[in-house]
Amino acid sequence: MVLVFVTGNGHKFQEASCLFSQMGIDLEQADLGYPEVQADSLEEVAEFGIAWCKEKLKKPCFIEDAGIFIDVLNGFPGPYSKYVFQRIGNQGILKLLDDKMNRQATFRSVIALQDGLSTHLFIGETKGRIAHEAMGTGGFGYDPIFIPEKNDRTFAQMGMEEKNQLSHRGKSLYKLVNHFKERK
Ligand code: ITT
Repeated sequence: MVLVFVTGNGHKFQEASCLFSQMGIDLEQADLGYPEVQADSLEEVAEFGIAWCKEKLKKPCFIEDAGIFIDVLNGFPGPYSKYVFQRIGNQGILKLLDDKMNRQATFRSVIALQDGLSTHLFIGETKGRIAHEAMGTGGFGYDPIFIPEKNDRTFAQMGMEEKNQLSHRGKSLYKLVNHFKERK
């Protein structure tokens, strides 16, 4: 079986391929540059994006929208994670939390699948905390500053398989895989 993952982010695609290959499903990347609307929730962004992809691609596909929600900043940057990363990066986030004791944060991933008939959402969440400094060279984006709970290493200090076992995206992808298994 071949499934299309619409994303411009090669890291995401590799993480998904790594998990799917273990399940015997081949993934194809389509970088269609789908429009990411600014909305108050990842769910809204994903639903808008998949409707656009459905029209464009006319075959079963999925997209994924992710964001990091920092407790002491009332969930900021959340759905604005991409914009904030491009503007202030990890150093900017560390600065915002400079004097903060509470460093709890949650990474969320929302997958929207269009299977030709309807749209399904699969959600994954990982709680953790923001490190005091960037650590590690693996992964991408906020990985060097995010430490998943019950751990003392950031995602950037882990290999892809280990990150997949703990991450928001690993969890939403796992639900997507199970959706296909149940339909077999
Ligand atoms: P798409 O083409 O799939 O939309 P994207 O890079 O635009 O890829 P998102 O909008 O989902 O991805 O991501 C929002 C921001 O959060 C962006 O700056 C990412 O680098 C970052 N991010 C997403 N997933 C991450 C992860 O697993 N680890 C670290 N940072 C992540």
